[in-house]
Amino acid sequence: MLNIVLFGPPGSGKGTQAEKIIDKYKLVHLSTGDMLRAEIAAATTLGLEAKTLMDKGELVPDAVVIGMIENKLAGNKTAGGFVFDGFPRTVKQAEALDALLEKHKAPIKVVLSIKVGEEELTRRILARGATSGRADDQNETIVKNRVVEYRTKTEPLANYYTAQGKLKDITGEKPVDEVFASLCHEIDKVNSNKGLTPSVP
Ligand code: B4P
Repeated sequence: MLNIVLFGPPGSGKGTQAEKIIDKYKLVHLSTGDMLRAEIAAATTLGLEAKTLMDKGELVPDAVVIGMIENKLAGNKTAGGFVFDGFPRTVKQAEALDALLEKHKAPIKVVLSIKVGEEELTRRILARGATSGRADDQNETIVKNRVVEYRTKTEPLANYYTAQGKLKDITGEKPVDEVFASLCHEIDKVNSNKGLTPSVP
C-alpha cells in the first residue's frame, strides 16, 4: 500500500499536487480541508463549528479531523493507498494516523515537505481568494494567522517524521510540473510496485 503525506504551509501547493499524484499512482485523495468545506456546504453541526475557526485561520480540533480520517479509511478498504493532504497538522494527529495505519499494517511510506517562502504563500493565497470564495483566502491578516498556526502547531511535525526517517524536502517555488517531477522522484524511491508488469505466460 502506497501511503503518502503531503506536508507544507497553506498555499504551498499540497492540494494542487495531490490531484496530480492520485491521477498518476491511482491513489485515494484525503484532504481534511475539502472534507471540512463539504461539511460547511452541507450546513452540518460539525461544518458550522468548523467554519467559525477556519474563517479565522485557526485549526479545528484534533478529534474532529481524526474522526473524519478514520471514517474515510474504513470506507476505502480496497484502496491501493492514500494521499493525505493537509493532514496531519499536529503531533497528536500524526500519532493518531500512525495508530490507524498500524491497524491496517500499512504505514506511511514517505512524507513530502513542500517548501515555499512566506511572501509567495501570501501572494498565491490572496490570488486564489479573488475567485475561490473562501473567506480564509481573502484577508491578509487571516492568511498570516494560518501561517502562524502552521509555524507553531504543524511545523514541529517535521521533527516527528525526520525521527522516523520519512521526511523529504521539496522546493515548491517552481512551476507546478517541476514540483510534481521532484515529488514523483521521491515517491518512486519508495514505491515497491514501480516497474512491476503482469508476467507473460
Ligand atoms: P486546506 O484546505 O488544507 O488549505 P491550504 O493549506 O490553503 O492548502 P491548499 O491545498 O488548499 O492550497 P494549495 O497549497 O494547493 O486547509 C484550510 C483550513 O482547514 C485550515 O486553515 C484549517 O482551518 C482547516 N483544516 C484543514 N485540515 C485540518 C487539520 N488536519 N487539522 C485542523 N484543521 C484543519 O494551493 C494554493 C494556491 O497556490 C492555489 O491557488 C494554487 O493554484 C497555487 N499554486 C499551487 N502550486 C503552485 C506553484 N507551483 N506555482 C504557483 N502557484 C501555485
